[in-house]
Amino acid sequence: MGCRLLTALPSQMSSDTPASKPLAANENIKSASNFLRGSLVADLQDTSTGAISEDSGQLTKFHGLYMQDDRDLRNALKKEGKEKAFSFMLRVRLPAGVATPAQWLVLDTLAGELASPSLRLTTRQTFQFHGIHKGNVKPLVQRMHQALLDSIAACGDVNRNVMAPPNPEQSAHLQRVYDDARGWSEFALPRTRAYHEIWLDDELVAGGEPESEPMYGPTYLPRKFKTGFVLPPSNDVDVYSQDLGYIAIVENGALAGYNVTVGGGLGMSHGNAETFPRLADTLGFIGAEHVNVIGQAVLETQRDYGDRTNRKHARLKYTIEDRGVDWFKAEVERRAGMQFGPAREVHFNTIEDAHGWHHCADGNWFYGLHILSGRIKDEAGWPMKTALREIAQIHTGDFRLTPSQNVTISGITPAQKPLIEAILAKHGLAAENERSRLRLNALSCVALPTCGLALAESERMLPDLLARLEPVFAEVGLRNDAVSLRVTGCPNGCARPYLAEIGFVGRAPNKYALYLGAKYDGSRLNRLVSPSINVEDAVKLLTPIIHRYAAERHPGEGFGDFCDRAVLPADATFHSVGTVAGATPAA
Ligand code: SRM
Ligand code: SF4
Repeated sequence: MGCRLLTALPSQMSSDTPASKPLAANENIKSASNFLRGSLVADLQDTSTGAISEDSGQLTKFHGLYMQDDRDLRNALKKEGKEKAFSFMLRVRLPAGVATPAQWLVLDTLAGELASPSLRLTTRQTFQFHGIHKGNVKPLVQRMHQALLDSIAACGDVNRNVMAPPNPEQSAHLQRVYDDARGWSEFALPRTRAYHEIWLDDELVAGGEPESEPMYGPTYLPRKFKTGFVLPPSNDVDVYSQDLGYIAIVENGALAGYNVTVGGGLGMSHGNAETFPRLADTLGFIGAEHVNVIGQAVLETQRDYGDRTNRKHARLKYTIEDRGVDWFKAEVERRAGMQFGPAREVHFNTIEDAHGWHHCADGNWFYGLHILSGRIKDEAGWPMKTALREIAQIHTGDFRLTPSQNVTISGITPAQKPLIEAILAKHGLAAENERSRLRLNALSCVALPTCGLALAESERMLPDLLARLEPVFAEVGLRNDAVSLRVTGCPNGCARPYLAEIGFVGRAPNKYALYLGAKYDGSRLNRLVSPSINVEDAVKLLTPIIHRYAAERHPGEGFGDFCDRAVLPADATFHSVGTVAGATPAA
């Protein structure tokens, strides 16, 4: 423990990794960091720059923080010979996406006082702040801490925010799934006190004595690790995209346990066939009491066998792809000291959030509010942030962030329902849920101007794309049909675009790879239709396909299924520039 690793250990290599291959730079940063401390304190105290060192920038991720710069300002600042406009993004740790009204109010205040005014809901059910200047990070973390919130392990090579269905009060099964998700999230937290020392001024561990990370070890995981819990028939968390998934199985009116899935992941790089999105494999069935022991065995197998020499090949999906799912299953069973039962049958039929008013088994209500791209801000005629603040001021239940970047106002008593209805009506927000199903289902990642990896616009382009596509669907009577549309600014896949019936993946300014044909329930990936197309041409390409879908679809057939069956040839996964069998771009 605590050793400095310079080359890959046998247990840290994939089957085809040469023994001499050096470890990825991040491995040395982690092992030299004394459990995620590094030189963060000194870097934060350096007021000569708004930035921190590159090594510290890797370590802050484990504390939920990314250093970024405003890319809209880059060129102008460069011309003026000035430093980039550095700031930090902070991602809150919020397992299963639950926040109290008091916490909502604190986050609402901090966005504006110590960060950019808008709050951003993410595709993994949490809040992000953007635009936090270096000197404001510590006060912001401390104010969050007073509201019992933190950002530990929200990013970094660890088990990150655990996803779960957002409305547990809907049924006792959902409550149990939610409890299991929270339990696993707590169990898999790193044990280092670095966060408390650096941001909350807790006493330093005497003499920097080595701590122990019983589950992770001193170099944590080879790469990020994501877990999602789901209760069929809804696949709202996109369970097959998770490194580790638990699919709840209800039998005879009780939660019998979970089918366990492993090796999902979506990130890839354009033009690099060795990187690819992958759907998870199902290992088998376990009783609910075994969630943590199996989770630990999966995580530790990946810790020991994941590829630490190449971060583009380090996710669990590649470990499984290289060694085979049978090997992986046997290793997990050996470590857990138990065997999987045969997987139970599961049926998913949707990924959609529950919008609008819903009555719950406990007599209370919840209200699902659509928020385009999860962006909570006040705009002329659209005071989303103010409305949600007013609701938080009177609400006695809680808020649940959804996997589709929306919010559910949960646990509303019958007495409070009219008060919340009045606030929504006063600000015109009730109408938001009346928008087209295409819009209600649409996701986009953040991309420009904050994301350092963005190749194209995403969140800022989605309104224009919707404005072009909505009339096409409406014209053929499909305004209220559920179709999933997801956009990202690069192939990393943060809005899970490869599981969308229509996926736009940024390649360059106004150039997107266009994907079609995923199954609406998140159980089949889509296929590449055009590797590089601009929005205008993509809409021209899609228009006749949408017309054909309206005219030719089988009863109940989803748009993705139709594309998969009738538009995309079965033997092809790739078509060059903007043409696809059966679809001629509209004039
Ligand atoms: Fe992501 C990196 C935003 C969900 C795959 N993601 C990033 C960074 C931190 C960019 C960076 O590394 O510098 C983005 C920050 C942008 C910004 O300015 O805020 C970013 N990812 C997001 C969020 C905020 C998108 C959103 O609009 O909601 C989501 C935050 C989730 C959360 O709360 O934890 C987000 N990212 C995802 C998902 C979807 C999911 O997990 O369900 C994926 C695909 C699933 C997966 O992991 O395979 C995803 N993000 C990535 C990757 C590619 C990982 C890979 O295996 O290749 C990167 C790049 C990386 O890790 O090197 C990345
Ligand atoms: Fe940034 Fe790419 Fe993720 Fe979008 S998909 S937030 S552009 S890393």
